Amino acid sequence: MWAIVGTWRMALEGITKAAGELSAGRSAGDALEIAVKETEDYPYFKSVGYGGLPNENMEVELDAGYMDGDDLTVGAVAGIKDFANPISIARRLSLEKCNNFLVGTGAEAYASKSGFERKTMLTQRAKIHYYNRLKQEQKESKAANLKPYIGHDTVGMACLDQAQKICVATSTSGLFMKRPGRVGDSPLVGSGFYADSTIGAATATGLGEDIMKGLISYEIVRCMEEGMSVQAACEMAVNKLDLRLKKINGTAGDISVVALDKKGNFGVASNISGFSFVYASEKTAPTVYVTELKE
Ligand code: SD4
Repeated sequence: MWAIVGTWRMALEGITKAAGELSAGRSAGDALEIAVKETEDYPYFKSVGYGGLPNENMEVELDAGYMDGDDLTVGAVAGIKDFANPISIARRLSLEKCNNFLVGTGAEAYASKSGFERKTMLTQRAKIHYYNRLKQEQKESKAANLKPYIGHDTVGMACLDQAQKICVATSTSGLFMKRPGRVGDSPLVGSGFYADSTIGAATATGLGEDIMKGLISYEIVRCMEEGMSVQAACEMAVNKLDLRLKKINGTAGDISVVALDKKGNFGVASNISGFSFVYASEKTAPTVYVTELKE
């Protein structure tokens, strides 16, 4: 049995490619790298890779994370500029003995030395979004009232291969107009992603500042370990964090998750309506689903 699940409709093309590879016996790590790269390379996804929206200095700073559920190795990069595929750099870092999580210029130096492809990641379209946003801020007398980011679409994918190995990967440009150097949940193990081949894997998308407060990906895997179904674990983790944040602040940021158990069943939960995700398995052709919020 193999299976793969990914956040948002934008995972479809990548998952479709990966599905062919997985059915031919390719590993979860390879399949994920192929799938996430596909999303990173597509210029019209505004929150991942090439075409991702910039920070307040009009620079595209990218974050990515990767975890191998067999040996629990992790690789991650944050705030990396001008490299085409942060997921490949994160995956390569997971093979290092230490120095597994690199940021900014350190990550760029490593990527350069390791021969990863350089690319200017700021597109003309992203520049237009940036200048429109500046205009909007000038119009609104209190720029602070503008939401940092509307909508969210980090790509996170979890995958089980035919050898029963489970891996997970994330890639994002983070929040539009973030402060230079700001890092969200996506490259943080336990928050944006977690995988353990003996249990399952989970990955998150939404407001990183809130997601990381609940270590939500680890929490989902932990709940599965305690015997919950993958679906119950996702719902429990999202509801618990959402309620807690609302109790403290009166409001909670967007939190959406997808997960896989070791049999390849998926789980999903979100505190917003209209969260879309993609699932494919040995038995299911790549399919896009959209969640509705349960009251
Ligand atoms: C972050 N979780 O950097 C990411 C944002 C996200 O689409 O999901 N963006 O906080």
